[in-house]
Amino acid sequence: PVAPSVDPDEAEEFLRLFHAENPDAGEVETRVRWVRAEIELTGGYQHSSAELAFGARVAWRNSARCIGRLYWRSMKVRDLRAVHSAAEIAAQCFEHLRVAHNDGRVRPTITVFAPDLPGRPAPRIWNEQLLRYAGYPVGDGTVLGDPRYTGFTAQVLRMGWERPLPRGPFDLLPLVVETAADGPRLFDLPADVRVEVPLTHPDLPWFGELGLRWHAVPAISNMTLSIGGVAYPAAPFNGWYMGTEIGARNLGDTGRYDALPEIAERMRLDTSSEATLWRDRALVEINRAVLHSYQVAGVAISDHHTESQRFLTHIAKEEKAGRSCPADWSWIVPPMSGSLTPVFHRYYDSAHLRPEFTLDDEAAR
Ligand code: HEM
Ligand code: NRG
Repeated sequence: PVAPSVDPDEAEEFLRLFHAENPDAGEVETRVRWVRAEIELTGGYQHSSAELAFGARVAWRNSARCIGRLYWRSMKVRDLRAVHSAAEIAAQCFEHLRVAHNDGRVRPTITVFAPDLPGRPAPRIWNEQLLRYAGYPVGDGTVLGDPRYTGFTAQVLRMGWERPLPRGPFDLLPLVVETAADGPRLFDLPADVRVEVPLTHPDLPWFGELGLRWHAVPAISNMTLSIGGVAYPAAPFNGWYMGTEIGARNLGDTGRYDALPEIAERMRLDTSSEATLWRDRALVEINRAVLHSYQVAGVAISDHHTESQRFLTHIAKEEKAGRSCPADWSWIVPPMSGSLTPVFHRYYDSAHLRPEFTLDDEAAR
């Protein structure tokens, strides 16, 4: 007999949740007995497509760090559990980006590839997101591109990635897909999924000369979707950006693109003392540029005030449905103007609920 790797109690807990929230789905006891038998025989079990879609949506609903959960019910779920080869997985990740982008009316979408089952390890996507920029160390200790990805960039270069010539600050990285059969393989992104937004400012004409840009859609690809004891390590998902993720963090953090000093200089701000708040003033302008540029490009984005209000609406709806909404204050509060948003002025439930998304290095906790 195969050692059961799926915990039958976790499976049952999920099935009871699914049936409690989907009263038309049939008899829960029958399904629980069936799944327990399947686990005993094979070590794992297969979710129905309705269970999979519900599990993925509830994993989003349970993501305590996510401010964007109001629309959890309407996420599009692409059931691609039958896809196994590395080339086909890469092609379907690219198709995910096309479906998600939807001519700028970004659709929250998840693509679920095969799970980890006894004797059949799941495919893995090495990238943190489907679209990310290379970082190259240059002589003087600085980095060309995104410093967050120097390690990953060095790794794909060693694996034979033919980087663009000349290299630039916004070179999109190749996808790395690993399967048991093929090992890790590299796939360059096709031209039509490389959707990016060049940044300009509504009233600072020189802003475009900085050459800043960002990709249209955030598509996280390194988190494991875990439903009823079954792990789906390859399950990339996306929503749309909240502007501060790009303007405050990706472009503003000193450990990332560190764009504020140059913007302050172009704005002729007095940078001789922190007390002039030149950083804060530059931060507002880069964030205005991000929101403006995505609007001009017709790509969905939201500001942190709107997204905060939506999140409070979400909590109210969850409470009305009799559920608690787990949230992590330190992730929910936006990285600029925190106290201007209503999410700052309260505390949250900290319960840990399943189904869930986990990061590999956290899975051991
Ligand atoms: C985190 C916004 C959709 C799951 C976050 C964060 C923001 C955000 C601002 C914090 C990110 C950071 O500080 O780096 C949004 C918006 C969405 C959206 C505006 C628009 C629809 C989704 C979807 C999923 C999701 C569709 C999954 C199905 C998560 C998870 C995290 C997160 C798991 C934590 C990531 C981590 O631990 O690194 N989201 N999100 N979000 N979101 Fe969302
Ligand atoms: N801060 C990261 C993305 C994290 C998730 N944010 C979302 N998720 N909006 C960045 O790339 O800046 N989403 O699924 O929409």
